[in-house]
Amino acid sequence: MEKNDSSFETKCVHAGVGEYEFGAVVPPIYQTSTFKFSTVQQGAKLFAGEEKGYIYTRMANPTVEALENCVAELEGGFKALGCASGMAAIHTVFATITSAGDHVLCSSAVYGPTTTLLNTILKKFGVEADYIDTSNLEEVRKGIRPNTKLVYIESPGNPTLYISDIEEISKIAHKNNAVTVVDNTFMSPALQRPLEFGADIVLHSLTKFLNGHADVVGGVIVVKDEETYKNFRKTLNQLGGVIDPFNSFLVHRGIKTLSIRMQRHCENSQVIAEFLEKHNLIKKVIYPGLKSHPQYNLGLKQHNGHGGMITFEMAGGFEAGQILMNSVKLCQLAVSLGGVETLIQHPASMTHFSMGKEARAAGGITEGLVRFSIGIENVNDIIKDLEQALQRVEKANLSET
Ligand code: LCS
Repeated sequence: MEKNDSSFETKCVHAGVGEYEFGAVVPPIYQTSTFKFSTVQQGAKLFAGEEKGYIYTRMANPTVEALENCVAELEGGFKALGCASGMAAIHTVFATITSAGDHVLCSSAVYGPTTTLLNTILKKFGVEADYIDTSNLEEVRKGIRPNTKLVYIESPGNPTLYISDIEEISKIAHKNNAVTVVDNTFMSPALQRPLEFGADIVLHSLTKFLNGHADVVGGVIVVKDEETYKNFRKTLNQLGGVIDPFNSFLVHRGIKTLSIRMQRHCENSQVIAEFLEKHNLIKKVIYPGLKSHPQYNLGLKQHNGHGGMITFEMAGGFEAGQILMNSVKLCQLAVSLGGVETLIQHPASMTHFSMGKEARAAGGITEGLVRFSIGIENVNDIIKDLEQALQRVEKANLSET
């Protein structure tokens, strides 16, 4: 059987793995910054692109390439580019596609620093951005301008988990000669493959579900064709935000278990979301696997599972949320997400602080919202931890405030 015909689970184990010296079954770590030329003439040929080979690790490295090939295959893309972080990937995308005078139409609920990047550095270089609720297609249609070059969505969005219709948004963007970029960090290719729905570019913070073990910062961009790939490679080479060989090795290793990890993240999250939804101290739970989610049916169309992220609001507001977050023991109070361990955090004062209160409110990120990244522990242990933390909230008698 050809590797490309394999099921997704099998691809997770084998994608990007080639043949290596001594019969090594995993890609060796080529921890080198530079590569020797046999002659001056050969070096010149490599630089001129007349011969294939490696020159310098910022330009290409075999361990990094193994990871890039793996992610490109999992997302169903042409090629991928490994970046130093998710933010480096996002910057590389904006810097490649937009020029002064261009417009970006962006989801109002995205990772805070993505909007900050648009509002500061990109703005300084003459790129304009508007933020809209991309789960509402009418807003997308109205938001497109003649100079819109790029429609940028996170779906589900961080942290509101609103779902945007990738297929319909891509159609709207294409009609206007704009490209659709999807940050697929929250789902990973195990649960959602945006290129299959017509998106042009997919990116990830590798730091999250793809690596899965909270020990690497990295990013990746996946493109559909050679010309786009070459343009992106030029930008990345100039900006310099590439991932290094060791981190590439770790992420590639993490991806081998992506499929089974995502399955457990989804199973645990469903149980916890249902537990929270029934609890009298919780006002509102947002999880794509709950029928109460505003785009539940769209999620069924677009996802192969509902993901590992849950957001909720306590009946006692932020004060109650604070007590809960300070009382958990197994769940850890930390930002980031997508690792094997359960994390809890407060978007308004942490991940989305840099956006400012007004932009948060416009994006539906209320001050009382609490975000969970559900790990792969035994779900009963997570629930037990939540129960004891909720009891502390109850004791503080804040539920009626
Ligand atoms: N995209 C999304 C959806 C993210 O959640 C993050 C980071 C990034 C991009 C940026 O990736 P990085 O540069 O950190 O690799 N999200 C974080 C979060 O929600 N908590 O801490 C980091």
